[in-house]
Amino acid sequence: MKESFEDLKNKVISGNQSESIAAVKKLIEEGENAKEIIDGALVPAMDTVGEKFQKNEFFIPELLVAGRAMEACMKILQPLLSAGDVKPRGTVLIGTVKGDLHDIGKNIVSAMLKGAGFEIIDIGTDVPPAKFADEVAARKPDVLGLSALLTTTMRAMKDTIEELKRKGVRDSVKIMVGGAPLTQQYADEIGADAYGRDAADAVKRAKELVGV
Ligand code: B1M
Repeated sequence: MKESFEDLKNKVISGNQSESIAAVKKLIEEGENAKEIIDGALVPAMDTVGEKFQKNEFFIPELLVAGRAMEACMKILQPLLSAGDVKPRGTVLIGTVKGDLHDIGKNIVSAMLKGAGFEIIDIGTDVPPAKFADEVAARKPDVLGLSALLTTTMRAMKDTIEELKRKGVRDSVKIMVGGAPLTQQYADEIGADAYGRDAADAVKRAKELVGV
């Protein structure tokens, strides 16, 4: 890993917001690409934080401050991710499922989709199945994006799809699911139309879903 990326990664791991922001701004000034900064420093930082949490070297406060440092960096990088081509490609309604508060990945996916020309309606985190179904009925998006980061909340994706069926709107929308614990097999099992492995893959899948 480049020394400057390693430096940013360590600042995010230690949860130092102001130093993380300064390091991101410096990388941008030096001509680094937003996507490379995310994939090369910020995501590896979150992976290390997750590993430390699993090994009981980090606890919730460390998880929180590192997450906030990552979010602060993302505020600077998101507009750069979104500055892509602007051909309108369709609307994506996106949210993190019930019981789950993780939104960093969802926000990256949203920014990349926006950059690829999709209109994004982000309905936030901890979204109950009924809310997803009501929003689909009211806003008629082309794609519904469901994100989950916990093995315990993955099942809310299935509940959401069932609720869409119950309300008679399942066939009006294509459904894409994603998040670290997900697999193509799980997506198939619950009847989703696509599985996005990461943000770049999510863009590819969304384009396929709307036929562009
Ligand atoms: Co939490 N957390 N967390 N956490 N957290 C994980 C996910 C965990 C793996 C850490 C660990 O133990 N190693 C673990 C889950 C274990 C499991 O279920 N298997 C965990 C846990 C246990 C918890 C709590 C339960 C801890 C507790 O309270 N005891 C708790 C749950 C709270 C809740 O949601 N109800 C909790 C809380 C938190 C914070 C709030 C402190 C914070 C979140 C802040 C925020 O999101 N605003 C947090 C963080 C930061 C993490 C880690 C460290 C980082 C997550 C992250 O942002 N990754 C995480 C460890 C890890 O992921 N390595 C962990 C970076 C992000 C870019 O990746 O989100 O995977 P990701 O998104 C990717 C892809 O998955 C994909 O594209 C994205 C970009 O490439 N993708 C999609 C995501 N959504 C998609 C949707 C798509 C397509 C692709 O289509 C629609």
